[in-house]
Amino acid sequence: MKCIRIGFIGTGFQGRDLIRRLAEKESYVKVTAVSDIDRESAQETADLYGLKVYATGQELIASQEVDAVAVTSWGETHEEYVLQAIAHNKPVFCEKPLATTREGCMKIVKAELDAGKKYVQVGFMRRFDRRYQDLKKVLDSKEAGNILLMHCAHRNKEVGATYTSDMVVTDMMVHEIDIVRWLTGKEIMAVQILKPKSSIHANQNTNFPLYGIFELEDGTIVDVEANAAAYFGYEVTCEVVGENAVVSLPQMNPVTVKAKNKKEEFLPSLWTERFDQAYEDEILAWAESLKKGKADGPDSFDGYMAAVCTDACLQSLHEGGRILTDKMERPNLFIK
Ligand code: NAD
Ligand code: ISE
Repeated sequence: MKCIRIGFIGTGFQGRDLIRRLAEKESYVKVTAVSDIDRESAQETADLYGLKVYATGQELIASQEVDAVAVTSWGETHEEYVLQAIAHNKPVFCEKPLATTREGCMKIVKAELDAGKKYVQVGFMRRFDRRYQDLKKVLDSKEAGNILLMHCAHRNKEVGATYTSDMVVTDMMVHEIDIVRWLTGKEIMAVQILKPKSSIHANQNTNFPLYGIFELEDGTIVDVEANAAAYFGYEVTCEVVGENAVVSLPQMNPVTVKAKNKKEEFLPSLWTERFDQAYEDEILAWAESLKKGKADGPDSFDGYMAAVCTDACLQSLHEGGRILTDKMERPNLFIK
C-alpha cells in the first residue's frame, strides 16, 4: 500500500506532540512536511524527524507531496486551512476549535455537504480516553436507568498571564460541552454561566472558576466547574446521577506514598499526563481512517455544535442569564 504523507501546520506544543506520536509508530502513514509562521520552530521540528518545511500552510496544503493535513496552529487560523484542505480533496485533522465562530464552523459543515463527503476529524480527544469510554459503556447499558444529573469538574493547575475568563469557556469548558453530548447522545438546549467569587490565584480581571449549567434536550441538568487556577494540580471529574445508580469517571491511579503519619497521592500537573493515552489513540484513529479513506471520530458537525454552545456560554458570561442554544438537526452526512 502506498504510504500516506501527512503535513502538519503548526509546530507548537500540540503539533510536536502529535508528530512525535505518529513518528514513533511504524505505519502506512508518515509525517513528511511541516509549516509554521515561526520558521525556526518549523525547521527545528523538521530537523528532528527529517521533514520538508513549507513557507506557508497554503503551500503545504496545495503540495502534491502531501496527501493529508493536520492543523495544530492557533485557533483563529483553523477555518481557512480546513476549508482549503477540503477544496484540495484532502482529509484533515483539526485541533479544537474547528473555527472560532459558529459561522466559520458552518462554512466547513457546508463545504463537506457540498462535496457529499466528510473530510474532518476534530481534536476532541476525550472521546478516545478509555476511562470515558468505560463510563459511556455503563451509561449505554442502561444499568443506571435514565440520566438525571451530571456533575463535572475541569481543573487546570495554573495558566499563563494572558489567559482570560472567555478562554475558560472556549479552551476548557468546550471539552465538557463535547463530552456531555457524546456521553448522552443529547444536544444542549440552554446554558447559563455563573461567576463565583474569584480565586486569589486567578489572573487580573478574570473569573476563575466559572460555573456552568447546561440543560439537555431530554431535561438532564449538567453542572460544570471550570477552574483555570485550581492550584493543586490537573483534574477532570464526571459523576453521572441516574435513576438507579450513580456512575463516576474513574480517576488515574496515582502513586501513593505513606510516610510519617500521612498518605500522599501524586496528581498530574497537566492535561498531557492525564490524557496521554487518549492523544495517542486519537491520532492513531485518524491514521487508521486515512487508510480506510473514510473520516471518523468527532466531526465538523460536532465542532459546529461546540461553537454554538460556547457562543451561548460567552453570551451568558457577559450578559448574564439563561441562553437558548438554537440547536440544528444533524445533517444525514453526519449521522454515524
Ligand atoms: P502553541 O502556541 O504551542 O503552538 C501553535 C503554533 O501555531 C505556534 O508555533 C505558532 O507559531 C503556529 N501558528 C500560529 N498561526 C499560524 C499560522 N497562521 N500558520 C501556521 N502556523 C501558525 O499552541 P498549542 O498549545 O500547540 O495549541 C495549538 C492548538 O491545539 C490550539 O487550537 C489549541 O486549542 C489546541 N490544543 C488542544 C488540546 C487538546 O487537549 N485537544 C491541548 C492543547 C492545545
Ligand atoms: C487545553 O488547551 C486543553 O485543550 C486540555 O485538554 C484542557 O484540559 C486544558 O484545560 C486546556 O487548557
